[in-house]
Amino acid sequence: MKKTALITGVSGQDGAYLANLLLKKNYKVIGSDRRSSRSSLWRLKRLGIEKKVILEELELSELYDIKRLLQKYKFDEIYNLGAQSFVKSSFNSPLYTSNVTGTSVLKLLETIREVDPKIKFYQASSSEMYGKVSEKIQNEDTNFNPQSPYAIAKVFGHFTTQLYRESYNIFAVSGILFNHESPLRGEEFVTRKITLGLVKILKGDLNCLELGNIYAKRDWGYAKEYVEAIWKMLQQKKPRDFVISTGKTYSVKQFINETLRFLKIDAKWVGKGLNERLINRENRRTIIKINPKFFRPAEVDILIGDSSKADKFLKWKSKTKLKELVKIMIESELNNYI
Ligand code: NAP
Ligand code: G4F
Repeated sequence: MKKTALITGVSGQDGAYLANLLLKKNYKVIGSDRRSSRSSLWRLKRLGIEKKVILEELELSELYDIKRLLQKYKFDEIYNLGAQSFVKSSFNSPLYTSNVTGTSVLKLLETIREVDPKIKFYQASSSEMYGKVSEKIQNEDTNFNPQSPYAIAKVFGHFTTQLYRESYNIFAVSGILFNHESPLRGEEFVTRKITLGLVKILKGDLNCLELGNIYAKRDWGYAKEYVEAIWKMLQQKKPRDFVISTGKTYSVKQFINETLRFLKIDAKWVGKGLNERLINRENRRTIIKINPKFFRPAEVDILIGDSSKADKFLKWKSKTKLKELVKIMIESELNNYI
């Protein structure tokens, strides 16, 4: 029997990769987007699947939109990937973020309970929930200490998912995914900002890239691999939450240095603190500088995930190393540059 799945946030990075994976597995894929984002289906187009996904309009903050959609189709699985997902913006729009990223999870689960409690539900939880970390390496049992309105909203979604699983016997699980990147990453996130920015500099279309805290460290994996883990979580006999990560951490500055190496840009770091900058040795121009505008009111300094539970139950392990990830992103940047 062909399964029917709903992916909220299908226009985003993970939504596009997951839709592609489910189509390959012969699912009927309903992807929800907002009317306002019809122009931003570039990721589905890049993967050549924009005509294969059935698009339905859904504003996640609207309970009636959710009900209408769950009554229209008989879903086997729902993947809740839609969110206001940019941490920095959550400080400017905390109420909006708590509504779209947090409370919408409750709306989805309450509707599942009412319409069809057999639907399996995946919640996109985040390593940002660990915040100021209480353990050096974070796993499913590590306490949360969120440092942004975004992370607080995700903690709400996480515990709501757990509650509906334990109270109502709904197959509802969370994947606690650490940062994952790809050529389909939004341009506002730091890895894509760096790969696109440095390619623009190389092409002469940008003089200098401005960044915030280049000493923040993240556990960066490859998004295309991470959606396989997401799918596997809903194929298990027993509903369980999983950490998905690489187990390695690198600073933003290390990510920049890898990108420079790959692009063969000969540059050196000079200065300290707000005056730290990167100078192109060939023409002595400053190509990266620090702008405090990109600092956050509260920062997550370092994240490292332990995904051994995923290895044990899902037979999933991250494969792509940081160097390869940079290569994949830069090659795509160069191939798609207009
Ligand atoms: P993304 O590229 O920013 O995509 C977010 C999606 O949510 C977009 O399709 C967006 O639609 C949609 N959306 C935003 N506001 C909405 C609203 N009010 N109603 C309906 N849809 C809305 O994010 P991603 O990187 O693919 O991440 C997918 C999910 O995983 C998110 O929930 C994110 O918080 C979570 N997560 C991501 C990472 C990561 O490293 N990528 C790690 C952990 C967890 P528009 O195109 O209309 O804006
Ligand atoms: O790329 P980022 O904006 O990602 P962040 O904040 O880690 O959040 C991403 O990963 C989470 C999983 O842990 C997801 F839940 C979330 O939805 C999102 O996908 O920033 C990464 C780091 C931060 O410490 C930030 O302060 O890079 C630092 N950074 C330094 N300069 C910058 C910049 N970040 C951005 N976006 N832009 C800068 O100029």
